[in-house]
Parts: sequence; structure tokens; C-alpha cells
Amino acid sequence: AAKLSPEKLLCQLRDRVNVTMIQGSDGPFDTPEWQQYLPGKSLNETVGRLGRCAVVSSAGSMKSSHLGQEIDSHDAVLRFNGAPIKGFQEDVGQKTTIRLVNSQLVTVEEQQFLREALYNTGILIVWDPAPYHAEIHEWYRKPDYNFFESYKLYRSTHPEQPFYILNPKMQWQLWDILQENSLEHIQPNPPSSGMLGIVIMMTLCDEVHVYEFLPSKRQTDICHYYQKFHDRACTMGAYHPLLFEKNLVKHINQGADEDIYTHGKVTLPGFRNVHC
Ligand code: NCC
Repeated sequence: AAKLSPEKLLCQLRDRVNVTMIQGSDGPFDTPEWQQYLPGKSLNETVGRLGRCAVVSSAGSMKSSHLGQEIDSHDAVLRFNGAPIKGFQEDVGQKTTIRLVNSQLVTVEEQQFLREALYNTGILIVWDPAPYHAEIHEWYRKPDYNFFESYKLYRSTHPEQPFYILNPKMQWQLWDILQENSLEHIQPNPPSSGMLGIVIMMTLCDEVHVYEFLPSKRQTDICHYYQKFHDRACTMGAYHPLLFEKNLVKHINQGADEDIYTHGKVTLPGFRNVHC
């Protein structure tokens, strides 16, 4: 596999990764029941046109970063799963525009997900690992985690909060590009929430700053900035092809290497600003 230039790679991402949310007109979701639950407005309509956006990884190296103010200066901020703000504002900021959660959290941690105030801010998007290039129908019958009932429950209790289901096609379109641009064979597991969130923001924003996805000088074995749990796999990856994701993001970074080292900060163009 010959590595593409950063420009060509950005074009591949722009043209081959279709970032869409499940709509009431999609396959098994085109029932009267699902029409009640799926948001009426598209994600684009809900967020409007975004300028500068920030993606905040949950890495332990966010701790003591003092990046809070810089992160909050963006028009929109995306966070992941149960990553908290309370008590960590100084390092991670307090704005949350979008929270991307995996289906495991929505299903296995259902009680917390339904109860914790953390999830009530901003727009929620849930994604689930689908079989490789499966049709929506096939995935719907056999999701990795059956989060659909929790989703409905959450929607009934928070009808005003936008909550989308990511179309599962996206993860494999992205995975194919990761594989094509890597010399090694990658396990066919979907990209991490981090990588999916980065590409979601590239479709919505003019410019995207990603914090501590590529680790800074604060790199640590501590998994999350909000927990005292050590595991190198959090940064390097075990199930998700994290290392390959990070190599790809490094390759298309438009910011200075110095920004990575000091702030764990990467600068990416929104797809609107990618000309092929
Ligand atoms: O840990 P997690 O990810 O919630 O982190 C969100 C994203 O931040 C980036 N990250 C995180 C830690 C770290 N040291 N370095 C990083 O670069 C990654 O891009 C990561 O995706 C997930 O991707 O959804 C994941 O979710 C957790 C867990 O399910 C949720 O936190 C909910 O509790 C997974 N952990 C376990 O299943 C134990 C993790 O593997 C992937």
C-alpha cells in the first residue's frame, strides 16, 4: 500500500466517508414507531454552519493541560462517552456542543446513561460497531450492543434534546481508508469514537482542532483524565485500530509539530475547505 499525500488523503476522506445519521426514511426505521423517536431535523440543520471546532479526547494527558479556555473559545466542542466537565474545566473546558457515545455505554451503563446529568447537555450521537460493510437491515437485526430500547427510553424522557444514531456505513468507509494507507494488516474492528468524532466534525466545521488524540509531552499510561486507571492500550489501542488512526491524523495535520508536543493539538481542515 503506497501512502497517499496528505492532500489526496483528505480528498479520499471527503469523498468516500459518508457521514449521515439514521433517518426515518432509512430501511427498518421507516415505521410509525421510529418516526416518533428519531429527531425531525437533520444534524446539519440542528448545528447550523460551524466555524472553528474542537474535539477533546479523553486521554489522561488532558490532565494539567490548562487547555480549558482555548477549547471553550471554539464555536463548537465535541466530547466522548462519559468524559466529565465538572471539576475539570481548567483542563478540558465547559462547553459541550456534541457528545459522541458508543452503544456499549448506552446499553451496559444504561442506568447511569439515563440518570446522569452529564448526558443532558448538547447534541447526543450514538454509534454501534456493525458487521463489515453490512446493510442497515442486517445491522439492525444484529447490533453489537442492542441499544435501541435504551435509545427510545432516553428519547421519551428527553424529547427536546437532539439525539442521533450514526449511520453504521461510515465506520467501514473510514476503516477501508485506514487499511489502504497502512503497511500492516489491520484487524477488522471499527475505528474508535475519537476517530469517528474527528471525521464528524470535519463534515460540520470550517476548521477542526483536536486535543490530545496525538499525545503531547504530557503522554501518560493513565487512561482517562478523569480516572486513576493505568492502561497503555487506551492510548495505543487494543480493539480499535487506534495506532493507525493516529498515524493517519498525524499525516494530515496542518498545524505545527510543536503544537502537538506542547498542546497535543492537531489542526485539520473542514471538508468544505478541501479542494480536490
Ligand atoms: O476511552 P474512551 O473510548 O471513552 O475515549 C474516547 C476517545 O478518546 C481517545 N483516547 C482515549 C484515551 C486515551 N488514553 N487516548 C485516546 O486517544 C480515543 O480516540 C477514544 O476513542 C471508545 O472509543 O468509544 C472508547 O470507549 C471506552 C468505553 O466504552 C467508554 O468510555 C464508556 O465507558 C472503551 N473502554 C472499554 O470498553 C473498557 C475504549 O476501549 C474505547
